[in-house]
Amino acid sequence: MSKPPLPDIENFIDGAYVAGSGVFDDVSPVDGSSVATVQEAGADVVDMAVRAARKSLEGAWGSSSVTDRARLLRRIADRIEARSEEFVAAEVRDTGKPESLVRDLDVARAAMNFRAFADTIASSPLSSYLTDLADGRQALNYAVPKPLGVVAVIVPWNLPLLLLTWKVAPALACGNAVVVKPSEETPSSATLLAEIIMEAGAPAGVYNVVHGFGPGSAGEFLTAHPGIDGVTFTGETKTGSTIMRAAASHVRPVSFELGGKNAAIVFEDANIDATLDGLARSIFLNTGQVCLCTERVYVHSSIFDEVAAGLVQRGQKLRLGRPDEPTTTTGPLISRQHRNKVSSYYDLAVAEGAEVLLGGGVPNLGADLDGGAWIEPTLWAGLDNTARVVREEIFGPVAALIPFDTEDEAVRLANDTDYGLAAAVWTSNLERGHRVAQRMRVGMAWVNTWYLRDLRSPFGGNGLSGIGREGGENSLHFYSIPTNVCVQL
Ligand code: NAD
Ligand code: 6OD
Repeated sequence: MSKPPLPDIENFIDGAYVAGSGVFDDVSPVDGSSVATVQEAGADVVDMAVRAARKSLEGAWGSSSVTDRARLLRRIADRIEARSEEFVAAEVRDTGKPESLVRDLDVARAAMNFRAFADTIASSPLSSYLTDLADGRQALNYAVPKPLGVVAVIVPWNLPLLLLTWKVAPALACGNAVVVKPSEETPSSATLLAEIIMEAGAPAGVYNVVHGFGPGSAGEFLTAHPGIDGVTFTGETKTGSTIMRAAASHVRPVSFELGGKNAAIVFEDANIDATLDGLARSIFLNTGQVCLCTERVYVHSSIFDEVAAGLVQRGQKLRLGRPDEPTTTTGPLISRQHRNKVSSYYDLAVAEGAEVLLGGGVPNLGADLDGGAWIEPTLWAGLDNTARVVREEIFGPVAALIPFDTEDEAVRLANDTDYGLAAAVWTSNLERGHRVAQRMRVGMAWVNTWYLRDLRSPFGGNGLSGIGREGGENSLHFYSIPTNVCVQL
C-alpha cells in the first residue's frame, strides 16, 4: 500500500492559506524521517503578509476596545485547550519531545499566555499627571497607549508554541497585527494557531504566518521590510545582532530574548536532595534546549563529590526514547545539525581537560532511531572558567561542575560571562539566598527553584542575553506606544 501524502504546511495570510515560492522538508529528529512539507515564503509572500497586517489595522481591529481584545484572548485560550491534543501532536511531530512534556509545559503555557495577557491588558492603568503651572492654573497630562503597529514575531524551535504565544498574546492584547515567522524546524504549531485565532473571531490579517529560514529567506525579508513597526525576537545572540542591523535601517524598536550560559551556585548548607532534583531538571529539561538551562554549576568544595555523585545518579535515570512511550523523559536534540554542534563541544571538553562524569557521546538506541538527533546527557568536572565549553552556549543536556570556597568567589565565577540571562542559588540560608541572587548580573535569579514563572514578572536578559524585558506590564510597554494628551484646565 502506498503511504499517505505528507501534510503540506502553508503560509497563512489575511485569513487564508498561501503557497510559497519553494518547498522544504520538516524532518523529525526522532528518526530523521520527513513528516511534512513546508511552503517557503519568498519576498513577495512576506510583502503580502505585511500588507495584510497593515490593512487589518486600518479596519475594525484598529479601533477595537481593550474589553473586546481581552475577550478574544480568552476565547483563544479556551480553544487551545479544546484542541490541545492537536497542538501536542503538532509539537511532537516537529520536535520529538516527550508527549507529557509538551502537554504539561508547551501547550498548557500557550493557553496560560493568552489568559495572562487578557488579565494584564484589562487591568492596565493609564498614567496621568496633574501639572501645577506657575500662574496657579493646572493641566492634566494623560498618556493613551496605542498599538505599535505591524509587529514581526520571530521565534526559535526549542519551545515553539510557548515562545510564540508569549509574544503574540501581548501583541494582540495591545491591538497590533502580527507577521509571525516560526523556526524552519518547527512550522506546525504556529500554523495550527492561525486556525484557532480565526475561529476565536480575530479579523483576517491580524495574525499572519510566513515560513522559511533566516538569511536570504522569510526571516530576512520580514526584518528588512519597511512596512513593519517593530521586531520581537527570541533566538541566538548572533541572529539578534543581524536583526538589529536590519531594524536599524528604519529605526524600529526591538525586543530580544537571546542566548545564555546560566550558572547555578550550590552552597554547603543546601538541602541536598531537593537541590539535586532541581539542578537535574535545570540541566536536562527538554534535552537542555531551554535558554534558561544551567550549563555551569558552582559547588562548594565541601560537598562537591556528593553533588557530583547525586547528579550523575539522576542523569543515569533519564530515559531517552520515542515521544509516545510513557517512560521517556528525554527526547532528541532538534536536528542532526544541532547535534553536530553539541557533539563538537563534547569533543572539545575532553580536549580542554574535562573529566567526563556522565555520558559524553551519541547513544545507540537501535536501528529505528539511528537517523535521529540523539545525544547523551553529559556532566563534566575538571574544567575552569577559561575553558571554551564553560564560556560558550552549548544548548544541550550538559553542564560543567566547578568547585568554589567562598561566597565572593562563587559570585565572581557565576558573573564571569558575557551572557546574563538566568541564575539559580541553592542554599537553606534564605538571607544568603536573597543576597547572592541580587548580586547575579542576570535578568532572572531563582532561589531554591528554577524556571518557576509568574507571567507578570519581568523576563529577559542582560549583556549578550537580550534587550528589554517582556512579561506583564513590561510586554505592554514594548507592544504599545503612548500618545500623551495635555489639557490646560
Ligand atoms: P536562531 O537564532 O538560529 O533562530 C531563531 C529564529 O530566527 C528562527 O525562526 C530563524 O529562522 C530566524 N532567523 C535566523 N536568522 C535570521 C535572520 N538573519 N533574519 C531573520 N530571522 C532569522 O535560534 P534557534 O537555533 O532557533 O534557537 C536557539 C537559540 O535561541 C539559543 O541560543 C537559545 O538560547 C535562544 N533562546 C533564547 C530564549 C530567551 O528567552 N532568552 C528562549 C529560547 C531560545
Ligand atoms: O517562560 C517564558 O515565558 C519564556 N520566555 C521562556 C523562555 C525559555 C527559553 O528557552
